[in-house]
Amino acid sequence: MKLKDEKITKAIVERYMKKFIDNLNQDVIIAGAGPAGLTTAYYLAKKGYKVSIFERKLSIGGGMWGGGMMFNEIVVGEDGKKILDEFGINSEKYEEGYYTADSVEAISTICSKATKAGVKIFNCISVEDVMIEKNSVCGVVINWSSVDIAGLHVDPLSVRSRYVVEATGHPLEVLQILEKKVEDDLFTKTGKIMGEKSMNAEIGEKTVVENTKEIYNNVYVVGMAANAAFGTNRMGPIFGGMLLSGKKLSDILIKRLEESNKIKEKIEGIVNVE
Ligand code: 48H
Repeated sequence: MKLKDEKITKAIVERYMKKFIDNLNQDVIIAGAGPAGLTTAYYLAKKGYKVSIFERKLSIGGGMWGGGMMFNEIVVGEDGKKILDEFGINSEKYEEGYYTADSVEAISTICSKATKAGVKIFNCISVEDVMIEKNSVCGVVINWSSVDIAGLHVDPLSVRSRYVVEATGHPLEVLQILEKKVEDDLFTKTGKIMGEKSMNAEIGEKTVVENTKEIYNNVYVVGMAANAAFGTNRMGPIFGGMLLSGKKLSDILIKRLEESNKIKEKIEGIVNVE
């Protein structure tokens, strides 16, 4: 059989468009495919929810590839190790309470498991705004990252979801926009983004899990973004907190999605009887 170049083009464009159109109305949309966003997405997709991630860069994985200062090993604590085990990522005990893993194996495995569980990752696309209806966020506004890099004046597109996750890490890109656009307060002590504090692994690892929660109606923060939003410490290249934050958020969202599905079914039942 002779390969036709234009057939290859048609296959790519048709399949991409189908994937894009099939994912215009999601249970959860995540901005940022770092370890926290990917972990959240994996557990949600495993439960059957429709999840997509928009990632600005060509490569997914955020800051995990480089370990600490490009020494491509990560450290996790006891609880983080349990999540590495769930993903089937090899780790080695260093000392009591400290485990190391190869960062390339870790992030590539998380990505592989997430996509195989059904997460749709759209790379090279940045979230540049949010959609808001009745004081609740109901989707995101996206554009090709290359449009921004080239400084082109090209209007974006929008994608709807029941919940939006801010997983853009240190810069809090989605929240920065949200803070400017909403008339009411964010769910922080000050009502505003509180900003990340200095390095402290002990505090940062604990608070990143505590800070994983709803920060505005239908918007949740996860991973490094959670500490930057709620004003607690960065933690350096210890990545257990990112995984545990992702797992915690998936539990919160699964519960919320289940509850709202039950309410929807009840309402539909009443309407059908009438
Ligand atoms: C789409 C976007 C946008 C946008 C950014 O930085 P990340 O790895 O975030 P986490 O929270 O999963 O992990 C944090 C960790 O990598 C880290 O930095 C730690 C532990 N630091 C501690 C310390 O002390 O320094 O991933 C965020 C992802 C990246 O891939 C970005 O490219 C992407 O989000 N992104 N994607 N639209 N507007 N902005």
